[in-house]
Amino acid sequence: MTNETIFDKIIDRTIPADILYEDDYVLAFKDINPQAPIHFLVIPKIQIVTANDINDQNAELVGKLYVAAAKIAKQMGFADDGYRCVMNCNNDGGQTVYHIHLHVLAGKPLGWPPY
Ligand code: IU
Repeated sequence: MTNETIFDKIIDRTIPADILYEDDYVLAFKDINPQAPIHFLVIPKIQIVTANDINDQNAELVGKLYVAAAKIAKQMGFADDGYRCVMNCNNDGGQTVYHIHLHVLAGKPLGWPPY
C-alpha cells in the first residue's frame, strides 16, 4: 500500500492541523481525537506505510520521530513527569492511518497494559 493518506494533506497544508513542531524531516501535530490530556502525533514527511516497513535505510528518519518527541516534551514541560510513545501496526495494533506515526501521550499517569 503506497496510497496517499490524510497525513500527506496535513504535511502539504491542504487540510489544517494544530502543528506543534516541524523540521526538514518530521511534523508533529495534535491528535484530533485525544486519548490523554496531551496527545499528539509525530510523522515522517515521507510516507512509511507501517512499522513493518522500517528498515536499515529509513532507520535514521524513524529515530528522528523520537528525537522530535523528546524535544517537544521538554518544550511543553512534561518530559520529567513522563509520557508514552506508541506506534500501532496493522489491524491488531489498531492502525487506521497507513503512514507511520508516533503517538505521544502525556498529562496524567497512564494505565498499563493498554487493553
Ligand atoms: P492509528 O494508530 O493509525 O489508529 O492513529 C491514527 C490517529 O490519527 C488517531 O489517533 C486519529 O485520531 C488521528 N487522526 C488525526 O489526528 N487527524 C486526522 O485527520 C485523522 C486521524 I483521519
